[in-house]
Amino acid sequence: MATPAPSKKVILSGIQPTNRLQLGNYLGAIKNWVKLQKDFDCHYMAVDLHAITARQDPQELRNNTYTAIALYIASGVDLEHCSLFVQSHVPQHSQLAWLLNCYGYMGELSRMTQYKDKSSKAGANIPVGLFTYPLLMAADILLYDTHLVPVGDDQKQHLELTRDVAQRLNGLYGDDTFVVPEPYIAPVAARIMDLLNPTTKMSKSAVNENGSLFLTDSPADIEKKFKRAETDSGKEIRFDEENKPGVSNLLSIQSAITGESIAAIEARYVNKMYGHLKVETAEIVKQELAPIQKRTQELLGDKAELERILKTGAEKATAKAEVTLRRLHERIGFILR
Ligand code: AQP
Repeated sequence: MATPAPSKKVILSGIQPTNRLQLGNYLGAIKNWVKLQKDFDCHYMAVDLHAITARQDPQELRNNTYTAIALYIASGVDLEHCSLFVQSHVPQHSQLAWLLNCYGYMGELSRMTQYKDKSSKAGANIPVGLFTYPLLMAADILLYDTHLVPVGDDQKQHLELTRDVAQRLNGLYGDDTFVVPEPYIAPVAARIMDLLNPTTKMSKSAVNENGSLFLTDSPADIEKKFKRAETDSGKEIRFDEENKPGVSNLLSIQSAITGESIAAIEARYVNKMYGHLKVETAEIVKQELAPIQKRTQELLGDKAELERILKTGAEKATAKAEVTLRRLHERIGFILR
């Protein structure tokens, strides 16, 4: 039997520890995680198994994973209210992914636009993991009887696939085999764009690092990156994503941090110049990140404590994941150990 309905709905989310986390990861994901943790039963991860679908330097992957976890905690992810863990510490993710590999179809995986996009850039040898990645994501979600998954546009198709696979297994083995998850659309969803190329989204692995504002950037780097941010040849400071993507991005960043409406921010910049907007946005970002950076460094300075936190998180997640996995093993017809 599926576990009884919890009093709070379950949410699951994760970020790949590929490279350093950037402002979009914080404003589009982590800051919302913190808001959700009191009202939902939240599971937050550093998804290292997903990260290796592209080659990673081992030492960098390890450092990035520690730093990601420290940044989550420093940003306000509260261990009392949610479960926080590294994906590879809970082996049930890989185990369920294999089972789902036997129920997902080549045709539906071939239609995934992210696969088409990433495989076209992977050269002659495309890792199989890039193709089956959506089934690992499905495993992440289904293991915890997740009701809601915060998703950006690029992950909507993968969530749809998760729903299809869950419904397929429920059809075969009983309706209570898996909870069929729904997308969670945040009331205010920040989409932060690259500072140098504001028509593409800010990303950890941008070709030019000056377009991405990393959460661990120094105050001087933050100032420098905003000073160089691409704007347009006009003068007016107003939100217009089509004609003024750079200016609109800076307004969005301010709004996502302060909670002030875009209209109110625009009103403050009447008759001011782009230089003012850049300097003040840098200042707001510096102030937001300063305490987070300080706490992150403290946490990274005490690896033993960080590892204790990760052990507790993995144990909590494993206990839940194992129940779901055994339920499926039993229904498939495996002899339970
Ligand atoms: N620019 C962004 N604006 C708003 N939200 C963003 N997210 C990422 N970039 C932005 C949100 O961060 C979460 C986790 O992202 P991910 O690391 O799993 O994958 P991603 O979206 O592919 O992030 P990157 O930085 O672009 O990674 P790389 O360069 O490694 O591919 C998601 O909730 C995402 O919406």
